[in-house]
Amino acid sequence: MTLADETATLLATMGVTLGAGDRAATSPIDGSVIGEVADCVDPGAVIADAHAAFLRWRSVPPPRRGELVRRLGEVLREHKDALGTLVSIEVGKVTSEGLGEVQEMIDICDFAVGLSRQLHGLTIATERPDHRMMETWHPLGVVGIVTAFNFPVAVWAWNAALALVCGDALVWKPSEKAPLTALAVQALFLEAARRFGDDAPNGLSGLVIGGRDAGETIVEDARVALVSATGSVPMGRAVGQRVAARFGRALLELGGNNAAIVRPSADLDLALTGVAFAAMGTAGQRCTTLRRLFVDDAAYDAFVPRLKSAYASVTVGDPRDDGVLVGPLIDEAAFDAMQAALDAARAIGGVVTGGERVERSGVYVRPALVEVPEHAGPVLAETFAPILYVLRCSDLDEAIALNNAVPQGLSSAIFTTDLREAEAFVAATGSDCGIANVNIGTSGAEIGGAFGGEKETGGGRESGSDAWRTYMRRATNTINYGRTLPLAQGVRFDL
Ligand code: UN1
Repeated sequence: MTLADETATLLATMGVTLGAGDRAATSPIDGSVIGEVADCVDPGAVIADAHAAFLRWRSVPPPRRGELVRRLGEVLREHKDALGTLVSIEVGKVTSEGLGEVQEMIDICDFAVGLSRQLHGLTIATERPDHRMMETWHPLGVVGIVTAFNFPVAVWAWNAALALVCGDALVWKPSEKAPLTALAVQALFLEAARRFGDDAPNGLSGLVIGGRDAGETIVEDARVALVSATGSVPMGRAVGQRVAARFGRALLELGGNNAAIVRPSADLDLALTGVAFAAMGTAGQRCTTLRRLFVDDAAYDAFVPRLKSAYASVTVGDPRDDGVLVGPLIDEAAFDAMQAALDAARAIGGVVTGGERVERSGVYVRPALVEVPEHAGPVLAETFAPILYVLRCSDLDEAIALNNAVPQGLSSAIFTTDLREAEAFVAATGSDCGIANVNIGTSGAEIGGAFGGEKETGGGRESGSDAWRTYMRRATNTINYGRTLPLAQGVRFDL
């Protein structure tokens, strides 16, 4: 069976039949065309429908809204294998990661169902007699969701599951490199809405397939109260500024240049697996991918040669095959960017292990480990490919300073069994990232925590903890149940 046939079969199980369209979807597995999709002709109309849906949805009680998300989780469970396989075909993830991505969707649905009964505000002490002050959280509006190719469906779900229980409507602009998984998810959402029944208004979750113009329409439209965008720093800078210009709200999940520190006391077996998965997993194409490694002198000779052996032996190939841990890069441009970064690393004296093209159709490359003499040049940039820069660094304070010495601030990790070092790393004076881990790698976060990063990563938080608050508007209510009107701050206004 060709990949196109397999894709059509998988899509059919999820209720999608492809027709002819102006956009060719390809698979990085072999570069072949796996289907055609039509661009959305009128993104503004999708926004209008979502806005009309919001006006009704906001009045549906939150636990009932949670029931829709429960249905979505149910439908996703039923189609986990098909959707996970489609993720592997469309963006090249190895099987367990394709399935893991769908599991992440299911997990956030479960979280959001519980959340639908916990959208609580505060009661606040007031200085006035016979008054009560409280905080209420109300639905916000239409949430625009702009996603990247590397997590083509999970990032939609992080946003969608929360936004739906918060009473918002959705408009999704998926990556141009991953339209088919988006069509599948849209069909699964519609099935969930059908099972849920009549109080899911039409247009509650809109899909806008298209290019940059479609994204700009969402960013510019004042009916889109929140734009949640995942992608590059330049994209986020443009989106953030344009949304701010109309006083909209932006939730930005941008680049990472994530580091890990290996200390002398580290459990090196554990560190090896942690570093290898974080650096090579998903072919280095996660925003949480480990890109910089600071190894103490006392651990260097025991650790780095073992890591190099892991790089030399890891299986690169068709992501659906058993034993393959590293699938393809998304396209030729990713390969070119990787080679340019490796050349720049060599120019500063870096010694490169790996990085060669693997000859087969599609863009396959061996992950590269680069020992660099200094923290400079390409080390400071995020290259969306499997490159790990390794430096010797024996002073913990210096290693933490280097961890923080990049413009991005997404994820970070320390491998140590020394309690003081672990605490120093997660303290206020430690890692400046949104995610700081001890004895696990930088990637693979669970949905229960808030996900996101500081500095050029954009500052947004999605997923767990109290990230839901970004999807709602807060009202402070002061209620006077007395018979007089005492003013705050002792102000007198006697008529
Ligand atoms: C991303 O790469 O855009 O922590 C998100 C992780 C995943 C999410 C990555 N749960 O690696």
